[in-house]
Amino acid sequence: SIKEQTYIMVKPDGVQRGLVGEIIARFEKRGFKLVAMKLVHATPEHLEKHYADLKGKPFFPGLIKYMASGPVVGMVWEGLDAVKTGRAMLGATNPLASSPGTIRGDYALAVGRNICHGSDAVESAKKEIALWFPEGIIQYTNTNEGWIFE
Ligand code: YYY
Ligand code: MG
Repeated sequence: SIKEQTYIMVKPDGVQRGLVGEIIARFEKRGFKLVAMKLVHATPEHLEKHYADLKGKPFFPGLIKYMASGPVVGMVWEGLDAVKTGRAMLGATNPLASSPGTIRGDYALAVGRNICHGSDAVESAKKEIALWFPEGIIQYTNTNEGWIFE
């Protein structure tokens, strides 16, 4: 669906390294529509909800500490196959396995500092969007649509 939405987040290392604009630019240029965005310094409690599925993993405490170490930029991007395409644009979880041309493959080396997050399924995207944007997303017309989709 061209209305599919995904939650994309620039992690604290991506913000600190000045990669926010680069990551936004890639999604914009690909043809996705920005429907929500905010800079937030999240609490460990909020991040534990975001990563609830990973609770119990050995890297979980370190992951929460890193994610709470500075502000993140949370965004909702909308467009054709947004979840799967967003994941492809991010690259593999471990940047060493990410292809050049992907965000992680171009800008990261360590799995624990992989600069960005993307929802892994439509269902998790819905949960993540509700968690980070309880106020809802922004509805508006993008007049480019006729040039991006048939
Ligand atoms: O969805 P994705 O971010 O690609 O990977 P997840 O398996 O959901 O793990 C979330 C997050 O945890 C990952 O982006 C980095 C970190 N992590 C880690 O530090 N060490 C691992 N062995 C696996 C994941
Ligand atoms: Mg994940």
